[in-house]
Amino acid sequence: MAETVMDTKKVMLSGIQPSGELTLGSYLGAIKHWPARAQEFDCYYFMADLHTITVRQNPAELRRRTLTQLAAYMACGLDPKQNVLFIQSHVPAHAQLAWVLNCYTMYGELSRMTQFKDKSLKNADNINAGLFTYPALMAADILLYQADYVPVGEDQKQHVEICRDIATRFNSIYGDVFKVPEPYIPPVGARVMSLTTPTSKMSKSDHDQNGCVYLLEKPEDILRKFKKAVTDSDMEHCVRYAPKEKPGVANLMQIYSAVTGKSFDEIEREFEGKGYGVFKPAVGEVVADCLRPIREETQRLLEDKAYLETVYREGAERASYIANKTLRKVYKKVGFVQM
Ligand code: ATP
Ligand code: LTN
Repeated sequence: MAETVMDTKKVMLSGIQPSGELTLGSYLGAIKHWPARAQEFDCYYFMADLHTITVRQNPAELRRRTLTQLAAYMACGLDPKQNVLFIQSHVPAHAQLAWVLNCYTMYGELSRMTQFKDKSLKNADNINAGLFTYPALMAADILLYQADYVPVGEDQKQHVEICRDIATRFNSIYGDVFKVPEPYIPPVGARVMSLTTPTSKMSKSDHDQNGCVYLLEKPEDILRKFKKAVTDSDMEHCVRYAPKEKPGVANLMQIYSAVTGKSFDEIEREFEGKGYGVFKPAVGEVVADCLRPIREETQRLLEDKAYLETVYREGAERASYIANKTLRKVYKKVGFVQM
């Protein structure tokens, strides 16, 4: 049972949509940092499957990616005993609270969300109501667990802001029902960029597969992608950290640094006089070595369906216990007759 009720640990919660394969960016920028947090926080991590259907999904693929994401979380070091790992759709309270919060979220607020505007442009034939009210569901995800901190990337900050506004509005009417959460932007904010377009973020929905390294990719494919990575057009061929002039090289240095723990100075010294022909495969090698055990462990876990099922069942039970407490309180406050 989650000890959230009894102990004084603060609560941290985050979710990733199983809308594509996890990338090196999701790993270095997010998941890699999660296991260590269990010591300080009560941690909840979930597969945000309810969110993914705001964009059309292939059902079999969605199921496969959701389970793979759970296995990958564990392979990255998230111990299901120390963290609550669950699948969002297994905890009905998310959808139930989202409905209530929809009634405390304003049309004008939702219209200002940049992600809604971006996704509407990309999916012009399917601008559905779910895509529009998505921030109310995300607010429910967070507020159900009385989360103190929500680790997210820059692009999700606006959704955490609206969640705070919704919580504050609700609390001002009904008293202190919700903890008002803070976004938590990781201190070592590794922002991994595309290997082919180093000015844009490496992202799981990117159509250019060569720019993106996937968490579960074969080592030889990883190496090939790094060898082809865009560096710069000048002839200097020198490994030097200059993000504005040499964004491709800077990105490779960031990745190398995030994986090996070496500083940019150390990396510059290590590759002095060696050129990109040596540097690029070296980055590929360390990434492939770092991801190899994760890939193997994910595959092993995926073969153990019974264990995965135990994990997501227990996760849903632990999550539901806390989520239902908040939901009951909300139902009571708004005036629903209690069963
Ligand atoms: P999508 O393409 O569906 O928008 P995404 O690949 O951008 O997805 P998210 O699911 O939005 O990834 O992100 C999951 C987590 O991983 C977030 O905390 C986000 O900040 C982090 N993350 C994702 N991509 C990167 C990246 N390239 N660099 C650093 N962190 C990243
Ligand atoms: N919207 C987020 C995923 C997400 C999330 C959450 C993150 C859904 N619910 C709650 C943190 C907290 C995304 O698309 N990256």
